[in-house]
Amino acid sequence: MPTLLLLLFTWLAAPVQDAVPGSEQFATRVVASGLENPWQMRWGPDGRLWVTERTGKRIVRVNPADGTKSVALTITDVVQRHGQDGLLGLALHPDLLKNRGADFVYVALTHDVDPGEAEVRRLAIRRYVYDGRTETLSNPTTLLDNLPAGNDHISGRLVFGRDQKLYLTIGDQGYNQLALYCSPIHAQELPTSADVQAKSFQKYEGKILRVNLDGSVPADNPTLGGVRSHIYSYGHRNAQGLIQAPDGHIYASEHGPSMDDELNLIQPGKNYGWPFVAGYRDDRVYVYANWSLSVPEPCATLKFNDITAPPSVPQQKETAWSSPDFMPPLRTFFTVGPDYRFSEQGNATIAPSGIDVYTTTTGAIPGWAKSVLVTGLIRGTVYRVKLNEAGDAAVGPTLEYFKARDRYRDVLVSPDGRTIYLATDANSQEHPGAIVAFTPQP
Ligand SMILES: [Ca+2]
Ligand SMILES: [Ca+2]
Ligand SMILES: [Ca+2]
Repeated sequence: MPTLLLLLFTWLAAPVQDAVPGSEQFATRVVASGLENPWQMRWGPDGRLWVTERTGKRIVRVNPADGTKSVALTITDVVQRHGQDGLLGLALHPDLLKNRGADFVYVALTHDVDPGEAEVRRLAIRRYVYDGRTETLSNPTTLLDNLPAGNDHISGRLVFGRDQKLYLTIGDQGYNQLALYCSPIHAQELPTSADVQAKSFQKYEGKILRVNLDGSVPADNPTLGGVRSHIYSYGHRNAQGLIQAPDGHIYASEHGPSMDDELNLIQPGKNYGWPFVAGYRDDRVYVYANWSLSVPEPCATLKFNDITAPPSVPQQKETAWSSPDFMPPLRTFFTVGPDYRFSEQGNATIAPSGIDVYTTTTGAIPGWAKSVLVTGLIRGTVYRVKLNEAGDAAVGPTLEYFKARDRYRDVLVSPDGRTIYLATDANSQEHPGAIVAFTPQP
């Protein structure tokens, strides 16, 4: 084989190790600031940006032209105590403000289900009704409650599907690491039919759900281990980004451990590998160390380390596990080899959060259709991954845009494709708690 062809083949086969700066130039405009951790943005039929504030517990409508803010609702019973809980996902019914009796707005939130002194935090999907005359939301209906909500990795991204179903991401709760290192991960465990009958949703950790608009289990959800439940896909770690493209494909971003953040194509009944596999099933760096099973030293006597585990902790290579339903990611950010020095180079991660798809073909930004835009929290960057025509593979290098000392939490492409809106965390350095707009320069 000629050297050039060999090089090309090697490049095509190898996971992308790093990203390259995009060449397009953009003008920056701060649309709104003073938001308390804006978390999810949606483009409303009223031409407003509809935004949840994770810690502010509000649903705010922002005029993208002048930044005017209008509070549609404050959800006072949201319980927010940690870094990833509070008022999270937001989805708008496609018939909102269409005079069809479906002025519905859906949210995912954490709250206390214990009526007494104790606090039992759970994730819920709630529906509100929008009144276009008063520009307020009211009449809450709980669709699904008692979903897992711990201290970490709650996920909570919500999408209204083209099939009239709600899709919700639920994380692995941050188990098997940091302060929760002695709690085992349940992302591979599936509910029994008794669990489903009893509405016991503990096994929904590390899953993506597909839910009827009344909260029930769709009759055409996949059967997993012989049981049909709300679960659409499993083996997820912390999918903070979820979007459906106009062609129906569903994409999710997912936080990896110290490497291998992922962009995934979500399909029914598929297993995304966690915690047996991070990124590709390639045995390159990641091994599954289950701290909770440490013997003879009990886990609680050990000091957690996210790179190496002591010999008492059972460890398993990625290829020691297999599943016919395993789905590798479309792209990782980033996959590194055994020569990567974490102590010197830091984690090979971007901490991906909200995502959007760029499908506008009017030429607003030439070459961008069709791409997935992935926000990064820790590198102040949005990553663009070009997709093939079928939308089932990533092509070309990962491209970087909008670098700033900000934590990008969500991204929204305007319907005309001419503006990219980014929402930032409150602890961003350049634009804290803001919505920033980027428009291409000729
Ligand atoms: Ca209580
Ligand atoms: Ca995975
Ligand atoms: Ca791997």
